[in-house]
Amino acid sequence: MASVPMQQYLDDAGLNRQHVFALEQLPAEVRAPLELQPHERQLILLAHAGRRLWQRVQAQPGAEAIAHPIDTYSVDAARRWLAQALPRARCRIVYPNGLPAGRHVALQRLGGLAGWHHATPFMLGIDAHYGSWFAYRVAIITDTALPPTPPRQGSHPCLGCSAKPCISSCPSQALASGTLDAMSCQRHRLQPDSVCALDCPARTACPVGTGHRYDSSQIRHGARASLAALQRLAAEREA
Ligand code: B12
Ligand code: SF4
Ligand code: SF4
Repeated sequence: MASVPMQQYLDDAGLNRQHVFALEQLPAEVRAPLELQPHERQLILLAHAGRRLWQRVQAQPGAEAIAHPIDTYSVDAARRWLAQALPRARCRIVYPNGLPAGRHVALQRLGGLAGWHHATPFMLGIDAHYGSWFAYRVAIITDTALPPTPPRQGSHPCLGCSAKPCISSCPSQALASGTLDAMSCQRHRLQPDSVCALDCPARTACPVGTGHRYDSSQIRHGARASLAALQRLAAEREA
């Protein structure tokens, strides 16, 4: 991707997906939560795909004591990259933790515009190469005038998947309608000894990109955080 300076640096850091968007070309509902300033012109989205990022995260000194090791590592790596690749740019990190509570950067929507995201029945993005084994790591608003990245062209793997093993592998039938019944999924994950507490059998059953599937420590790390979020949501509902 020639439009991102020092792409090799980011690839090596495990932030191996990069896309430069022109802010003026983004849909209004994607721009709205960002509260853009007049000098801001571009959004640089960094994502990881496959296993390298987690290897780099674990290699951080004291990684096991860091509360949010992936975010901490990703932001540090992005700041180091910005300092070297775009030293004169005015930059604002809007993801992670860049916006006030309750406002989200529309990451999956941006992924769709970049050509990375095709929606699966279980609501994660998928592409033909990495399967669903990718996630968004850092979104940066800048005043740069880099060449915008052309969207990646790729087919939607689910359209050619007639067996759809993700749907049949979901033990709570949360995907039976062809798309996620989030409440059914949540109830199942919160049951004692649920097989879905720290794993998603539907995601694991997908045959696309299996060579890039996270190792079990990364799967469990991500699932622990989302399970904790679900436990907080359930407690709020009961309060
Ligand atoms: C809130 C949230 C959750 C909540 C969702 C439930 C809820 N009641 O809100 C919980 C905690 C359950 C969750 C879980 C997970 N999440 Co989540 N989540 C988010 C978050 C922070 C915000 C989504 C949101 O509310 N957007 C606002 C609303 C208004 O937007 P929306 O357009 O209505 O919704 C869009 C998406 O959010 C999606 N969607 C809608 N409902 C659900 C439900 C689930 C479970 C998911 C994954 C997506 C999803 O569909 C829309 C597509 O455009 C995004 C990050 C972001 N900033 O987008 C990550 C995000 C969607 N999650 C992500 C991931 C990876 C996960 C987990 C796999 C983490 C894990 N390892 O366990 C699990 C999913 C497995 C499962 N079955 O539980 C990734 C998806 C990456 C990808 N390849 O597509 C994101 C983009 C974060 C990231 N940094 O990349 N998540
Ligand atoms: S199993 Fe088939 S339908 Fe399900 S996510 Fe994978 S490719 Fe898509
Ligand atoms: S976590 Fe479990 S219940 Fe939720 S979609 Fe995945 S397999 Fe289905």
